[in-house]
Amino acid sequence: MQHGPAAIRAGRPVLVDWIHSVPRAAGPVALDGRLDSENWALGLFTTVTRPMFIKESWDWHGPQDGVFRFAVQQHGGVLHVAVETTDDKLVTAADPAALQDKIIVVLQTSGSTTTAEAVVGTKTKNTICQPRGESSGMVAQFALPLPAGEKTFRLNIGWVDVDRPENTKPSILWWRPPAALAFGQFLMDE
Ligand SMILES: [Ca+2]
Repeated sequence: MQHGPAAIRAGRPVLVDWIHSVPRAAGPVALDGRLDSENWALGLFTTVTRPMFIKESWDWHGPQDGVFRFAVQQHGGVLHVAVETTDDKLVTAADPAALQDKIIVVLQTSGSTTTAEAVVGTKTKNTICQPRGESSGMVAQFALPLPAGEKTFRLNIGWVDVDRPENTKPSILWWRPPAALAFGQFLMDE
């Protein structure tokens, strides 16, 4: 059987991904929404200027419209995830269920799939979310327990970027395509 060149459809980007590592934190990670360099070194962060998948992409106009960065680390069987948005317009609401900027973390382990969400004002034992102090955007932090001995998992980060409250279909920016199961794979550092 003859193999031709790989078919790449014109105009469509080729998406690739790799196994991401989960470094061990130097010590306990405080769930305080403060991404100081002592606990969250700059080198831990991935900046997402071109999300691989955007729902309602017509409402997103490129990195100047909003970018986010995230980091992961592990401590004592808990996965710590920090997400920070840089946003031209942060929309918050007193009602947590109301349409507003929101961070979504989807964690698929060998045992289950967990979807954790945070809006500004969220504070639970696993999640905190607050506005950024120095510029427009928000910080969300998650502490997600992993199954005992878990070595790998899949993680995806999404940002519901609301810029106009009257728009009921805001963009959702996903780091990796939610349907691409081979993407967003992580391996725990020993
Ligand atoms: Ca926004």
